[in-house]
Amino acid sequence: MSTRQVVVPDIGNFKDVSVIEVHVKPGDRVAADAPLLTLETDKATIDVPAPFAGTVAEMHVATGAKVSQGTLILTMAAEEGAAAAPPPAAASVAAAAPKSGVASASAPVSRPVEVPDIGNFKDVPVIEVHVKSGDVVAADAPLLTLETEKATIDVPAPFAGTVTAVHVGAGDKVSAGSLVATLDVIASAAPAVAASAPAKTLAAAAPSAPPRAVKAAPVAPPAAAVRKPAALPPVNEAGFAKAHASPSVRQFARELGVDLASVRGSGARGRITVDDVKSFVKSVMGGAQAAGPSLPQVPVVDFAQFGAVQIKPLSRVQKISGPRLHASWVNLPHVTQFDQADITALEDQRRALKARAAAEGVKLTPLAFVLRACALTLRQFPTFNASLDAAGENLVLKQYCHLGFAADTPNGLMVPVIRDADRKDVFELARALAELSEKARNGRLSGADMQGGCFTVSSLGGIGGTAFTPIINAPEVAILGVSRSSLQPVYQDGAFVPRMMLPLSLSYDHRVIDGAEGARFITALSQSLANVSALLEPVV
Ligand code: CAO
Repeated sequence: MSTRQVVVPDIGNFKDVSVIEVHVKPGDRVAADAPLLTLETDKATIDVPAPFAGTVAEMHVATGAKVSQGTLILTMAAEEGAAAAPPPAAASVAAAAPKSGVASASAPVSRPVEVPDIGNFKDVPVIEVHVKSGDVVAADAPLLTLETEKATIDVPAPFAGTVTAVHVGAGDKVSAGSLVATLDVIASAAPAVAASAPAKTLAAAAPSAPPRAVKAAPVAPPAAAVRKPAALPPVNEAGFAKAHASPSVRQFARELGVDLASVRGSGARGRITVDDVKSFVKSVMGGAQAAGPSLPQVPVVDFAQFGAVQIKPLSRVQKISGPRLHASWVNLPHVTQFDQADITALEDQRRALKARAAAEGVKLTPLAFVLRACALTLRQFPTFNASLDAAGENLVLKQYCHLGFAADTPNGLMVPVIRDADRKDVFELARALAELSEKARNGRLSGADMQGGCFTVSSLGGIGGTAFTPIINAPEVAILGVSRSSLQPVYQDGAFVPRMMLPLSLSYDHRVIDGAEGARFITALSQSLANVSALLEPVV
């Protein structure tokens, strides 16, 4: 073994950059490309990888030190036959080279630019190309924009340079590692191993010893399933992008399907470290274990073996709402309580008021009355206007009443929220219903329009059916399903009389609401709907 010095590689024009994390200590055996240090500039977090495999002999820098290109980091006993890591990992090349080495050359060097780590997305459409041959671009300037079903992603230039070729056009499909452009770069501006570096470079800089114990956690899904463990929340791409973490930590999180937006950073200024990601996985897995074994998987079938098939991708909305519905279904013990409300008087009044409402530009449907009745009943039953806290130990009683309603749109199910529904009369509720459903159908709902709901009403009354079991819009604790009203013979005072009956289905979270309370709520709601004059009283 020969002892070699490792210096800070070419990190662009940055000088006196802070060392925010040291990943190795004397005696550690490191693989080529394993991260040794993490540096933080005001623009990026940069990993300095090992230029060759070996054993750390002596450290020359510590956390908090300021370093520049060429600063001695450590000495390493190189393993037999260990050569400097191959190009194009410029940082590694520079690390193995003396200060006056390759990095200081000034001739333009042609470098390919590839799509960086974009998570598990594949064949993502390019929706915009921002550069053309001959353009001079700054490091981090956007070259392309991609659109997945969840997010719009810019592919930035990993270094400053002149575009000599663009290899993709709008409409092309790309994945991590796809060649998108070629740039002429002055060697002294060569790329650092930064967040925008190509995916392959990032992968090479992944932690040297991925924690096998975490990967082999007992609740890992069966080998056949390529799914993430059910316990891990889906990745919020926007949050992931903003998370304060180095490229290698990002890569590590990607491999485990961890949403960095949910991980608390223990490093300097809240930086997320590899250990934070491991702890997060352990805590999630621990919770999943406590809850029981992983779910049995539905068999994967090649349907084409039985006949012709056609593949229709789920809509963007379905892809978002599906996991949320599933999470509610598997996490909340649902009970559904049924009842029928006598809305004969309500329907008489509604018909009488329809013309007045229409003159005000409002379509008065039974749903507006149902929402008013829900707001009044929720005041009587505050535990239905509540959510469990994250620990599942306290009930958060909401002092406001924002009501969600399910809207069927061409893109799928959406749940807009009517704010302060308890302070709106039937007409105002009808107007809010119309405005929000129109926005939902036109795909114009904002995030705020769909947030903050306390209780949801799902009405299929305009379509048909006698009853259904709605899935709770977690973390809410109850949802009301409304089916189509019909004239029913009801036995009253010794005779059957025709009454307009409205079928109601109340699903509730049995951890929060017990059966008696559920029955009391639906009974009170039915009585409220039967008393239309109270529903039409001025709102207080
Ligand atoms: N019984 C009988 N008739 C009813 C009724 C009921 N419970 N509810 C509504 N109707 C009538 C209305 O009065 C209206 O009749 P007119 O056109 O003659 O006046 C007609 O059915 C259509 O109503 P609507 O659907 O336009 O209006 P709405 O206020 O009842 O509902 C909205 C609005 C947005 C909730 C509805 O359009 C919708 O999208 N419903 C589907 C919700 C859904 O998908 N739920 C399932 C979620 S879980 O998978």
